[in-house]
Amino acid sequence: MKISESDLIINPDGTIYHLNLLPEDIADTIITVGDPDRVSEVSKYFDRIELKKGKREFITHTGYLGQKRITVLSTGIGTDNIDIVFNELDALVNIDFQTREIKKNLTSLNIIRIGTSGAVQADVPMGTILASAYGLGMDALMNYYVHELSGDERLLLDDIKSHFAHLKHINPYLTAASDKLLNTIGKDMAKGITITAPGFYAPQGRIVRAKNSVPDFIGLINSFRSNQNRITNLEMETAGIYALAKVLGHQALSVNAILASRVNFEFSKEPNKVVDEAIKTVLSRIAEV
Ligand code: R1P
Repeated sequence: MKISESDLIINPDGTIYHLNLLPEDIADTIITVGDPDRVSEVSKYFDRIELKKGKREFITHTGYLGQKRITVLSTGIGTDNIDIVFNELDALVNIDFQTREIKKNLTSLNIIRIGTSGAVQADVPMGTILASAYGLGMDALMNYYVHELSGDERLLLDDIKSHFAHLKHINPYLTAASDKLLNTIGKDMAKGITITAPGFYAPQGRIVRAKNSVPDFIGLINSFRSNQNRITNLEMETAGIYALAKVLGHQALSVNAILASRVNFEFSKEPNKVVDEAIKTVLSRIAEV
C-alpha cells in the first residue's frame, strides 16, 4: 500500500514534516523529554554528538554513549504532540520514503521518556524517580486508534472504569510498560500507575480561579485500588506514549522525576537536581537495552 503525500508529508529536503529528520538521523534507542531545553541536559553526557536538528518544539540530538547510539528528542507538552512524534518516529524507521510503502521488516524502537510529574500518594515523596508500570489516559487520543488490550490490562481497566464511572465525559485507556525496559532501565525504581491528563490545571485537579467540574479529583485518583495496583502520579504524555508504542510495535518506558506532592501541597526546591538524577540513572543503564 502506497501512503499518499497528504497522509505522510515529506519536506523537500527529504525530512519528515514536523520532526525535520531524515531516516538516518535517529538511533534505535530514543529518549524523549517534554522540555526542549532538557535535550542538551541529556546529550551533555554523550561521548560524542553527531547531529543536532530541530523544528518547533521538536529538538533532536543524536550521538554516542560508549558504543551505544542514542537519540534524545523533545516532544513538547501533551498527547496531541505524542501523536505527531510517535507516528513520525515510526515512519522514519518503518516506511520507505522513496516508495512510500511500509517496509517488510519492521523495526521496534526502544523509547524511554524522562519527564517531570506530581505524586498523588503521601508515601511517594518529591525526589522519587518512578517508572510507570501502566499509563492511564484521561485524554481522547486513543478514541481515534484501534487499541487492543491484554487480559491483565482489560481487568485493571475495568476496575478503573468502575471507579471513575460517574465522570461520563471521560473514556479512560490503559497500557502496560514494556516489560523489557521496566526490568532493565526501571529495575529498582518505585512503580505505579501514571495518569496522563489532557491539561495541567483542572484536568489535574488543581484549584484555580475557574470552577472545577470534578470536586476532589486528587482524592478520587489516590483512593483507587485494584489488587496491588494504585495510581501514583500525574503528568501529560505517558499514556499516549505507551498506547501508541504498543499499537505501532515499539517498546516504551516512562521515567518520572517527582517534583511535586499533590497531597502534601509541596513543590521541589531543587527540581533540576531531581531531573538530573533521573537522566543519569537512565543513561547508566541504557547499554542494557
Ligand atoms: C507540564 O508542566 C509538563 O511537565 C511534565 C508534564 O507531563 C508536562 O509535559 O513533563 P515534562 O517535564 O517532561 O514536560
